[in-house]
Amino acid sequence: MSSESRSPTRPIRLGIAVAPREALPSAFVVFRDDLEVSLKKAGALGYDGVELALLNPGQVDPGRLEALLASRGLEIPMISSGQVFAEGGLCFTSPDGGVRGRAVSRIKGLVNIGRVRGPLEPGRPRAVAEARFLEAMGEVADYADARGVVIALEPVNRYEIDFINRVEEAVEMVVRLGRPNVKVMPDVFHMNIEEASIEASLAAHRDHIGYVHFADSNRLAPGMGHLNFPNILASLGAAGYTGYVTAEILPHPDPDTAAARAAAYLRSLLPKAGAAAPRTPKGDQS
Ligand code: LER
Ligand code: MN
Repeated sequence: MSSESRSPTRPIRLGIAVAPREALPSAFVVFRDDLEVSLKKAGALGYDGVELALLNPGQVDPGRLEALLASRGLEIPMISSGQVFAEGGLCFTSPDGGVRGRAVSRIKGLVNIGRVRGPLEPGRPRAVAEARFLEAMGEVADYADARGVVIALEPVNRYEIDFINRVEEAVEMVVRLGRPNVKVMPDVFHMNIEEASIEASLAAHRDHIGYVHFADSNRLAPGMGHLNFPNILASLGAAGYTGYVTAEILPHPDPDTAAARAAAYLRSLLPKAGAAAPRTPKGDQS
């Protein structure tokens, strides 16, 4: 995530999460394909940006990616890291300093901090995990800052990890870390499980929010579950949020239908959130 993406003159933009063809089965993405194919589809559907879910930065060729983005008029607003924890359990709170070091090295080149933050260590005080986490985050944040990159800490629900489940907990960590290039990345799927009110929590923590994941209550495309996206977008719009909302959704009933439904539904809601600028889709799906 670049710091430029928070300019207040820009509207809320729509993203879609995709992964390379060889991504782990557990990656939460709608398209799992050659990036050329996914970017072409995303552009044709009117998305503004594509979030890349990567296991390591070497999975993409930056030059080729830049050319593809330019030809489709797309941005990469986020590089997510869920597979890093899913594959080898690399994380920032491991009791093993070697594992923590490898997690930090891998995250230099990715942007999002999800489950790679790590769990609490059983039988040890929470403060131990917090200290390990803050040390690793400090190193990652300083490395990113020197390259003009903003790091995004994502609260994740209790069934996936037991450390930093609510937006408020992520904000507390970010404040203690004291690095302006670390923001909070709420995901409304997790918020539906953890927060008393999604809308109130987004409004209360607006100043720390740098990026948002959207999926419905069942992790399908927004509009296919029971979350109130008109209210959620209105809350973000009223709070002056101008970053990305990215669909991190399961490919049901099939990838193309899921991506198209998310784009159409969210585009229809953005004007009511007082934050929309219709984008002319680039390219076609042929
Ligand atoms: C990743 O963005 C996410 O939301 C997590 O559920 C993955 O574990
Ligand atoms: Mn997410």
